[in-house]
Amino acid sequence: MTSSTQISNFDLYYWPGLQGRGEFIRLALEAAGVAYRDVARLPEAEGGGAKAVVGMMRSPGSWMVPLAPPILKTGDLVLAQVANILFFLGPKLDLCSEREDQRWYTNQLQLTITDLVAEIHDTHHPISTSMYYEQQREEAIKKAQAFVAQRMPKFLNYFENIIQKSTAGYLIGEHLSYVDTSMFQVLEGLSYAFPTAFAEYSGSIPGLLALRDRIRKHPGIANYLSSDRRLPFNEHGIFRRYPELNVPLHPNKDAS
Ligand SMILES: N[C@@H](CCC(=O)N[C@@H](CS)C(=O)NCC(=O)O)C(=O)O
Repeated sequence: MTSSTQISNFDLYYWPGLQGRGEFIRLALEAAGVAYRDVARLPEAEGGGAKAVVGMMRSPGSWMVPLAPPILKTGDLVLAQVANILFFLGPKLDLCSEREDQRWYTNQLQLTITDLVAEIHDTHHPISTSMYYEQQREEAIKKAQAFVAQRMPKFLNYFENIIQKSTAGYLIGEHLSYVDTSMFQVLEGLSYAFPTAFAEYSGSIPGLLALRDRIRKHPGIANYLSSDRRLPFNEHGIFRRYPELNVPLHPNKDAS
């Protein structure tokens, strides 16, 4: 731990029953082996359930009003936005460099993951988050096709180039950072949601796959993955497996 490390009480507020964007925060806390309360997963009688998340958004008890979960409450702070929460937690959990330039770059990469996650979300909700998937399935199929053919390779290739230049096998610097645990989640999620295209593209990202395997074995993460705190992927989260969206990387390869 760095000398500036101060471990506080961490209360995470995120929708119960799914990994969602809350998982990026859980993975950082779990990698560091830090205790936290996953408040909405508590019984309603103990202040849990979705009500806890709604309550946090409506009256957070702070001037720091969030728009959407995940939300981290610690002391007087009420923080939202995955990248912002991780920027705050990084030094406290020893999950980012102490070098200022590397800290900015860690944030930059996390924000790039935020962009990628938004695009992944839009593959199943390309028209509106307030409509059911079934109401936008046709558009979703087109969106998923464009995503796996163009955007997924663009983002993964970008991160692969970064890790290929790394001497330590981490995305930034010599040590594990929260960008590594976030990339682990993205890779696990993409292989769940788009198993065909992901398998086809796997040969192009050996460095990222080695990182994924390394993170899986990290003591804090391995402990988490084998616990009941790690919910399986499901069709309520960011990464959803719908058979019709499991499109190949090159749909017209065999045509003509
Ligand atoms: N950019 C935000 C996105 C937050 C977000 O979209 N949260 C979702 C759950 S994963 C939500 O409940 N959104 C409610 C809304 O947008 O109305 C982040 O990275 O934290």
